[in-house]
Amino acid sequence: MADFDLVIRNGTVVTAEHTFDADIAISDGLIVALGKFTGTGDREIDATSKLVLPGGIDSHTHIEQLSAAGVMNADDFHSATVSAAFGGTTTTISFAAQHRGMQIPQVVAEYHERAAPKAVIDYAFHLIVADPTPETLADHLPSAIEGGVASLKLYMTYDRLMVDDRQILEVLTVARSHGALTMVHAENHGMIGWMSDRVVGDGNTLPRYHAVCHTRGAEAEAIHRLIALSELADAPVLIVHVSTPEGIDQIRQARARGLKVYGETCPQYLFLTSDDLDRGGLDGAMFCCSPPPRDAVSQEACWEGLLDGTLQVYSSDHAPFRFDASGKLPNGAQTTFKEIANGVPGLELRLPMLYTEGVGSGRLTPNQFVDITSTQHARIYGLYPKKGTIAVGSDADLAIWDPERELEITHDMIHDNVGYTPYAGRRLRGWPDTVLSRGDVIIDDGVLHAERGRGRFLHRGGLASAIPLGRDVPEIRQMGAWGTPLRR
Ligand code: DUC
Ligand code: ZN
Ligand code: ZN
Repeated sequence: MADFDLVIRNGTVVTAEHTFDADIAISDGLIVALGKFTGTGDREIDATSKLVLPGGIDSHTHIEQLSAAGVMNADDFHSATVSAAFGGTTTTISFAAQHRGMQIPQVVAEYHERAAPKAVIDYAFHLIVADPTPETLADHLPSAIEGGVASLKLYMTYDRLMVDDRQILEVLTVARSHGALTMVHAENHGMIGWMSDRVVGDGNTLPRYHAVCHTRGAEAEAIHRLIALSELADAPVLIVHVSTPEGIDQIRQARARGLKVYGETCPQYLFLTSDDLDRGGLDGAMFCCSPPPRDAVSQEACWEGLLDGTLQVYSSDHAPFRFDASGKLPNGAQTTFKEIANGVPGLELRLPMLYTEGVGSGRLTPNQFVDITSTQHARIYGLYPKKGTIAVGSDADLAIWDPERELEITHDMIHDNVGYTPYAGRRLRGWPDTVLSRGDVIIDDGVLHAERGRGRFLHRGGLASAIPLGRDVPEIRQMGAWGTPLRR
């Protein structure tokens, strides 16, 4: 009988703070010893020449979500979480989506029913609030937060989802008093609609016009307005999928004033541009997401935002739709850019692409990579230190990376159910060959060993204890986690 369930030997452990050579002992799903210790494992993994990283946390994914227009994502909780695991991600946070007229308790119950029998890694939910009625605000939001869904998402655009400024203030007030964090899709609805109607009216319907109509100014204006609302309500906000230099500057200035404003960017804003939407026929629809990929200057601003701590998290915004009438192209060949289902897949490639382009190029240290792909997600969304680090007592969610492994991206190597990848043909260097979730080796040298439904729901308490309210509360500054710049 061995001392531990599993021991990982001879690897180089990388956390957001440190890099060190250590063995890791795991029992009952937890890390129980770290360093040099006596004792053996029932199973031993040799990680010589490998990096052992905390499993990735992807805090922005759309899984088995029904869009307000009635289109179901191509991935269910099985295909999405399998795909995540192959790419080194061991926790997802996806959305339970309220549409107008829906009751939140039923919405949350339905997403639990969808996820529980299928997920192979641990998961949590954010709650999309599209209909903040008095009953929703008074009863349903507090109960959802109590039930472990401690983050909300609001949309400032999309006809069927958007809330107005007053409704944003109402939701922020409830979120503040119950300790929830509010994420916001910030684009100016009127600007996009006005542009789109004129452009389509002139007969321009191809996917490339999606990028033309979602102007940089539409993002910057909405972020500016949201920051003013957040300041008035004195409630934290996290602006998702930030894509523009102007938007990032708004966040930078707000943070410099001490406001609790956080930001996220995604692979599509680092690795794609609006030129990708300008392919023959409707092919550009494969790259249509909102906000759209932009240009080299914007890509650079997103890198800079991650590096200087303006943006704390890098998530996939995995929004999987097949390239046919069931998904991207509801009206087949006649689909105009206004009707294309928005979103690109990215769960599986999020980490390997950032590793290749960030760590491989020397822009990011391995520690910074861990910080923006895992640790900051855990801290901001209330999962730390159970998730997001390698420490005694933390869940043994680990990705063992071969930093030298080279491969070319093809769509058939990806395990999601989308049928294409926007990143085909790119070369990668660095891949997570072996992945552990709560001590179970779920990907073993590239082979899946995970039963459906083994993933567990992560109940996150209201974040009140983690986020002291009030702008200049000294504890906020002491908690370096909240937006610690990567350049120290
Ligand atoms: N934009 C969103 O707002 N959500 C899903 C994907 C997208 O492109
Ligand atoms: Zn969005
Ligand atoms: Zn999204």
